[in-house]
Amino acid sequence: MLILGGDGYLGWPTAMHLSACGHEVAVVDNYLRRNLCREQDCDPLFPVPNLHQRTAIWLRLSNHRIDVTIGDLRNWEVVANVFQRFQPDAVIHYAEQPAAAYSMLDRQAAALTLRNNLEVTFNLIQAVRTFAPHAHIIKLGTMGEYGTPNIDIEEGWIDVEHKGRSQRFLYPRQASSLYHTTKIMDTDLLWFYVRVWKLRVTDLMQGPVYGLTTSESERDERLQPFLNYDEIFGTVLNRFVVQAAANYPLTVYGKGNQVRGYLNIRDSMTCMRLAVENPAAQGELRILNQFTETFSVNQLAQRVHDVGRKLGLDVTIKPVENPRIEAEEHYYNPAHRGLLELGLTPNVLTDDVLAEMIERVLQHRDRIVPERFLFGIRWS
Ligand code: USQ
Repeated sequence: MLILGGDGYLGWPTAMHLSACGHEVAVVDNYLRRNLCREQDCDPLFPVPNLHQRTAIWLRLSNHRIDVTIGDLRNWEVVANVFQRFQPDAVIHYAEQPAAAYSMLDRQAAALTLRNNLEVTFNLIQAVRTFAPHAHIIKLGTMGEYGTPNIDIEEGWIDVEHKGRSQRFLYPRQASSLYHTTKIMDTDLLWFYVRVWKLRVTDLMQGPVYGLTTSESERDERLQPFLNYDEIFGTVLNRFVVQAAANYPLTVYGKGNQVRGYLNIRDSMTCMRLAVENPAAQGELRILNQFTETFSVNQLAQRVHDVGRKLGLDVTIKPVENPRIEAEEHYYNPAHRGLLELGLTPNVLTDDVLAEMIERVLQHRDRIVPERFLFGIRWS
């Protein structure tokens, strides 16, 4: 299993999880995310050892070796070398600039997002075609590709009837950030090459992920994934948990009725394993919607508020002007059958899960920099 972007919030836990399940794993990363965080003064809540250090710790603990390459996947030489040396059966593609807010920061950040995400996807496609034509590509897509349409969201495809004729098309996509738009472009690239080169592809349309630990990272705190809580790289529930721990008012954007499909990082790992172990067919673009529960931002804030209060924290909720251009009231009914059918048993968001997250963050309370919660980035 070759994991592109193996240093990230999901990449590293996935590497450990697949390795623990007996797969031979190699990771590639150029530390883009670490460097962008440093440039924007958005360091994660606690320091995370680099990939060489983490793989050495993991080897000592588990006796499983993970192969590491540090290199930029926009560079064809790097990609070609890794593919020739490792000969993957499956390639998991996380190697993207993943933050919506970063992609809307300024022209330079937008250009970096566009170039990085599309060029890496393109190189991956070319490398599979050239060196591993039977390898299964698993690309991390996002539920944000669909936007918030006023009809039910299907799993990737929709049957359209028009003037008495019908055809199955990719479900319409309409993103609300440049980052999300690059994910749509990735999908189009992959779908094109599935049609012409019969690639074998799974697209996991994932919602925002929350959580600090997985079964593997619990074994040593140095193996924990990054926890970003800043406006740029943090996602909403992780941010609310850190805000609660810091006695900082929970930053609900606008009316707070934006609904998304969420999942625990542990379920994200299971979904990836299920996708890897049940590959798409040659010439198939299989699309799976990857989330377990839907919540509005207001519901999440209320849940964190209530659990935080029970833990004795002075949690308050403070709506702030929405920095994004997005629907704040909308219909939302996305399907998500495929991963359940493959065997996913969801870890739902209970009060205990939230309490455990808050308690873990409280151990690092002194490190929280409140200025990072809002920088004032504007979509407009
Ligand atoms: N939000 C708030 N307050 C905050 C932060 C966010 O109200 O302090 C709101 C946003 O306006 C949005 C919702 O919470 O309506 C989700 O925002 P988010 O920052 O958690 O997630 P998003 O920017 O959409 O991106 C994240 C990941 C991205 C992934 C995506 C899945 O960064 O990599 O693709 O979640 S999805 O949202 O389904 O597109």
